[in-house]
Amino acid sequence: MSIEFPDLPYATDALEPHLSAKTLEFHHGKHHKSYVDKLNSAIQGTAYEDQSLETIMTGAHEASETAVFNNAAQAWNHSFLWHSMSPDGGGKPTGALADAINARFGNLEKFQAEFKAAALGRFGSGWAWLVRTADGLDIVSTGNADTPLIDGATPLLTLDVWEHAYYLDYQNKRRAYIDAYLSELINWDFAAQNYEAKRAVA
Ligand code: MN3
Repeated sequence: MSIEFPDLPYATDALEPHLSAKTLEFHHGKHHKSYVDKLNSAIQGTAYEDQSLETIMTGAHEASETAVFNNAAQAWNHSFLWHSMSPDGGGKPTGALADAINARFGNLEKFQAEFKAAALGRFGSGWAWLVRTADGLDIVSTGNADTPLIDGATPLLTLDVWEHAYYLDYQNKRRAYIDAYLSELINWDFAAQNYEAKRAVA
């Protein structure tokens, strides 16, 4: 058994004009696929071969098997990323999640400012996340392949801030890419599902 390379949950041009078909063709079809392919090569014939992606990720992290962990985490992070965006994205959270956002950050605008600061402040490659912890909501950023799942947090949403995620459309303007995500692409319905479930699905 091998880890499956998942289809995008929408067409490659569905996020235009905010993210181009070319960006998604490369980011999903080349980068994400490469992480899955490398992971499947690495786990072939090992104890990880028949395990779930989350189990591989956790096990490789505990065993300090960096190459397996990096490819497993990047496979997981990218599956989660595609669902964190939607052609019908943007807008506002609703229901219990909206209440939690207001309780933790004050209002949606303050959430957006704090998320943007985390995504802009990540030096080099990495990710920005909205997570649920035992203490409530939080915004975190992680470097390279790292994921808040390892720390026991439940991811609700993520944004990839590796240059490969935005360079074709935004070049060095990471700020404009983050703005497009927050105003046009962010999938609050997905975040609400994860918030209600208390458990990330990818
Ligand atoms: Mn990426």
